[in-house]
Amino acid sequence: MDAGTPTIALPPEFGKIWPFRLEEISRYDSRGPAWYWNNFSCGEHTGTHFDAPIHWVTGKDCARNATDTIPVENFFAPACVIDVSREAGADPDFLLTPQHVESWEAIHGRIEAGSWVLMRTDWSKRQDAGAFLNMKEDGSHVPGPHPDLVPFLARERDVIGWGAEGVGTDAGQAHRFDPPFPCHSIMHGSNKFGLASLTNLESIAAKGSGVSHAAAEDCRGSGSPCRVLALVSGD
Ligand code: 23J
Ligand code: MN
Repeated sequence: MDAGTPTIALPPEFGKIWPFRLEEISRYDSRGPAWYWNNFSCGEHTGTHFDAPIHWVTGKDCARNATDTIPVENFFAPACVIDVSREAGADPDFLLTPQHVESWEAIHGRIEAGSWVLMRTDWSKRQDAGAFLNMKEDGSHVPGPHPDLVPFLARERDVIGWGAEGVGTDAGQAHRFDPPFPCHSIMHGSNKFGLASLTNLESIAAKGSGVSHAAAEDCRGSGSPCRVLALVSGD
């Protein structure tokens, strides 16, 4: 994260996320002769980050729904990676449907309960913040889950959560969906998680790796920047 890390831009009537800011306290100098350290500030949903169920109004009464109360065993789970980089490259509004997921399952087997579903779009290769957010007059254009896919994953597959490479877990145009922001609304309403701004998904297999994402333990946090690590088999 740095001051240029792109963050979500909501319409002006809504509250704003802070950009990342770093301020040096000392660097082996008169302010601290033997030590280097910084203060930093940022929104909870900055850079690669975790979305807790309490983030959305639908998840506000879920049990153990915040960064400091989520059971630690839920910070590690198997991953299913669905590669739609070709489709997303051709269409920034690409939406992953239950049909796509069922074709993936025909090859890799059924998504097991408690798994992450991670959508690989190669969107994180867009280094330029403008291209990454892809904001137009009618809002942002970024791939995400189709509104029909979210209840399918939450209820019929009982996944632990949904991860994507864009600035948020939902598609850029998800404010127009029914319900609006289905991935936030339905996933968090089912006490499930989100991971956003994931990178390097091309380097893990479609199935067989595990994902760890221990979020910072901020009190009643709605989410947190985190390093999401994939554990892959050694052979
Ligand atoms: C707040 C409001 C809408 C959205 C978001 C946050 C995110 O994408 C997020 O980072 O959770 S869509
Ligand atoms: Mn978020």
